[in-house]
Amino acid sequence: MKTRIVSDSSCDIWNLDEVDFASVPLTISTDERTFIDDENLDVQEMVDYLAHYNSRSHTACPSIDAWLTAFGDADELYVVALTSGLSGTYNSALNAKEMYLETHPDAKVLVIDSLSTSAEQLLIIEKIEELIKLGKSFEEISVAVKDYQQKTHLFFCLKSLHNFAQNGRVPKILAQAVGVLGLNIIGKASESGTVEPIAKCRGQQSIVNTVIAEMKKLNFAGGKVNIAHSHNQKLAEALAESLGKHFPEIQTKIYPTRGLCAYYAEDGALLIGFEG
Ligand code: X90
Repeated sequence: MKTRIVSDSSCDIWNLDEVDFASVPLTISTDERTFIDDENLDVQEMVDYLAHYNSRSHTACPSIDAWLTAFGDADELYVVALTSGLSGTYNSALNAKEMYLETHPDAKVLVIDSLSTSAEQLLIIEKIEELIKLGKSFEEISVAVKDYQQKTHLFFCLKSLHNFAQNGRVPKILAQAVGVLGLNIIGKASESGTVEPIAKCRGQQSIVNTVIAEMKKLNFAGGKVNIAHSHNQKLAEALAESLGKHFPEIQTKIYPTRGLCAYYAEDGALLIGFEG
């Protein structure tokens, strides 16, 4: 029996150690170029190009066909999608499931709306991987993942919401308030999977302190933490180090974002997924 976990490129990983995995790319485009967020994308080259590009850019969710290709011919599929609150990715995955079942009537396909992205989406993927390794059934995993999602969260620290506003995914007025030099917005994925601002701050120490204080408010007590960063290993390490002082047993993973999150989160951002 073939079991596979499938996600989209906003999950920021390429593969898993223990379970078969595939990810479908979103795309980032201008009038001149299209960047497919797959293994051939040079994220830094895209970011540099966009920094000097003065006109509009936009993104698009994966097609149904792209999902179907990633499904391969697996018997059991766990599909973890970018939040439906901001993207058509989840809907496209649901449509792909319907088509897949026409040609694979005995397959089992669970499509999960992460109501989040990046580092929290990865926590969900890793939980599924862990449960598969433990030999849990499809039905058991379906229930357990729903429960797990109740206790995971995503925080982010962004310097700009320009690309969010340009794509109509946050109000312009919010983006203007953040677009002040040196100011960072700390926010979280809301219950409905949209951008929810929490605080504004300036400087590394203030960011780290604010993020940790907010994590504690959501009952963080030393569980797993994933930190994805857009060109900001230094801030990610500062946060991990400070978390380590509060919680000596903590497991923190630090890694760079792929293209889609680099585009929306923009340069210098952190995306923090954690268990509350
Ligand atoms: O074109 C599309 O369908 C893609 C739209 C994607 C929009 C969300 C990308 C999020 C990237 C930025 C910060 C985290 C915000 C999280 C709120 C749930 C990461």
